[in-house]
Amino acid sequence: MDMSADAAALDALATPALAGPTPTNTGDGPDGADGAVALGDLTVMMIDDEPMLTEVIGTYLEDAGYSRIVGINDATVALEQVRALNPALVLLDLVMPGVSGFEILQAMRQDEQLRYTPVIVLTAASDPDTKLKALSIGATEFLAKPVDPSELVLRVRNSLVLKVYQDRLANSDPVTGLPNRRVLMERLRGNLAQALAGDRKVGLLHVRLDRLQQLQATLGQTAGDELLRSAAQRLRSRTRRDDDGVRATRAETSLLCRLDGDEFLVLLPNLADPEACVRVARRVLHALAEPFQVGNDRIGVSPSVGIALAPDDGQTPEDLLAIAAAAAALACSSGRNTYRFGSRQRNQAAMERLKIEAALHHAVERRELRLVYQPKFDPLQGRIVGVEALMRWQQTELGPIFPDRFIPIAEETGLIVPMGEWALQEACEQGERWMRQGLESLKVAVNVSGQQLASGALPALVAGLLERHPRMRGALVLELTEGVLIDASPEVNAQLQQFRAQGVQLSIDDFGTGYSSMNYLRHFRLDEIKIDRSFVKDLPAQRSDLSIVRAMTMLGHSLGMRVVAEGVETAEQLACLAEVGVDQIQGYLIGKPMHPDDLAGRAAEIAVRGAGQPVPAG
Ligand code: G
Ligand code: G
Ligand code: MN
Repeated sequence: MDMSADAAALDALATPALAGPTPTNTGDGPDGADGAVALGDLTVMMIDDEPMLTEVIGTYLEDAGYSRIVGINDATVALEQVRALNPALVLLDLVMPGVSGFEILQAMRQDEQLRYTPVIVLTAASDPDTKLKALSIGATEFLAKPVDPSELVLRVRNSLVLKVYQDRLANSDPVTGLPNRRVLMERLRGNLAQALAGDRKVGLLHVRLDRLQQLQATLGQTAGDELLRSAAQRLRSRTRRDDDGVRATRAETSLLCRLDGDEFLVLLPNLADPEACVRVARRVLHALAEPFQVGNDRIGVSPSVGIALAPDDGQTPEDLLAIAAAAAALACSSGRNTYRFGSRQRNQAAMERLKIEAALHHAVERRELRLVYQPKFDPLQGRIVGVEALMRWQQTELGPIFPDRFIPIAEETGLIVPMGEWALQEACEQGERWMRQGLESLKVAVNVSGQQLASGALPALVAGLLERHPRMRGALVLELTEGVLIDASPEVNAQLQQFRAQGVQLSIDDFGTGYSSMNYLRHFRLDEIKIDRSFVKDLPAQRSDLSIVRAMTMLGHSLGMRVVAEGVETAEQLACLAEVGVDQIQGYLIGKPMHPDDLAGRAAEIAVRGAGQPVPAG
């Protein structure tokens, strides 16, 4: 899943409403009526059969700071071009061969999209009849030929300012200034077409505030409007984050709108992962959780969020709006301050997830976690030389929940940090115990999440643990995944160096499955690579896998690293890996993850019978 979405994601939640053509404010065009619009970025189209004239006018406009100027000299294609480009303003000659300016103007006024586009008519004659006729079919302004540059710039500017204002009125909600239903429907239609063509999803969040009607009834319309404005403000500023997993280009960022009454809508185009909707929904709920100050009162709004996903839940804007609204109603009847999906399956999955998440919050303090240990075997010495600690969760009410289910949830909620700290502590205690029992050269590996490194608390914790468990000096191994190393910041890199200085070894887990960039191997000094079990499972028959395993082993060795193969289940795999020169073997053949008390017995058994024997693994 992509966590580093474009910084432009959710932009619409942060920028003030802007209507109609939405240019970016570069600051170097002529200033606009609305601070958010640079007039210079609006498209101005000139239609005149005389190339000299469009050339000259174009130059005047460029000098005045306009950057999108289109000249058309063939009147017969003019209308088609106007429809395609939808300019903010048209300068139109009346007398042209083929099609007259009157005809073009008339056609524009009958076109839904072009009905209100300002048109400045260029006239050579100061003939009042012509002007009257042009006015009667919808000209906005006149400009006499030959064109005077200052007059031109003035007329163009005035027309554009009006156009922007007009668009703003048509496209925004007067109370909050947010885009309105019209804008939403238009964007949604476009996003849906794109999503149906590709494999992306579109998310639509319906946000309702439940106390609004009551508030308006008791405190009046003005108070209601004030609350809506504050809510819009919070949604704009506080829901913006660029790690939501919402991929967006400049042209298609998310959009925050207000429809009628107490409804806000958030449109999330181009989702790679539906979970991104949940992250935004939570942010919305969080943003609206605190009461609002309205006059002298503090008022809580109890928000509910409904989520519709396209194309799964619906494929038309109308369907999606209805589904999102229904889901919001469900969230509301489920007690508010929560979100619901538009589909039953997703709701069930989300509920189950929420239950796991809630229970996981107490897992550490209620002592529901424990560690099991999977042995690592050295085929040359014929004995167990290490273990990997793996977390298990004993949750009574929800039944058994496996790590591949709860670890990702722990990662997403940040609970992995305390859980991982607990694991490190527990594994060090157990390692110390084993060593006192005589298993002296045993290395104890613990999985460490990228978030633990990012928290910055790990070096102090490790230093403390090594002090308390001195036998663990030189015996502790931290397993990291490739992703952690690839994204590593200088701070993380410094921590890694610190660990090695303390005698803690570093291992790359699931080697070959991550981004598989060799780059990080140049920058970090590491001790071990663990070849992922996907490369092992079809050995020895799969020749290409064997070649890859051989290459990885050579790579590791030439960098002075130890090489471990994971997921070894058969004696043939073991023989083949030993022949390749892999240093250690981990997998069900050697032993399943086991209770710590069983390890010593297993180690002794292997030392006597050999690892390749068909042994009943614990
Ligand atoms: O045994 P297995 O199902 O335990 O583990 C599933 C996944 O969970 C593996 O990728 C493993 O690395 C991860 N995992 C198991 N225990 C821990 C732990 O203590 N911390 C972290 N970060 N990951 C763990
Ligand atoms: O990602 P990491 O290597 O930390 O995860 C170890 C995971 O691999 C655990 O879920 C563990 O139960 C599993 N595992 C360990 N040995 C074997 C094996 O031989 N076969 C299979 N299929 N899984 C294994
Ligand atoms: Mn591991």
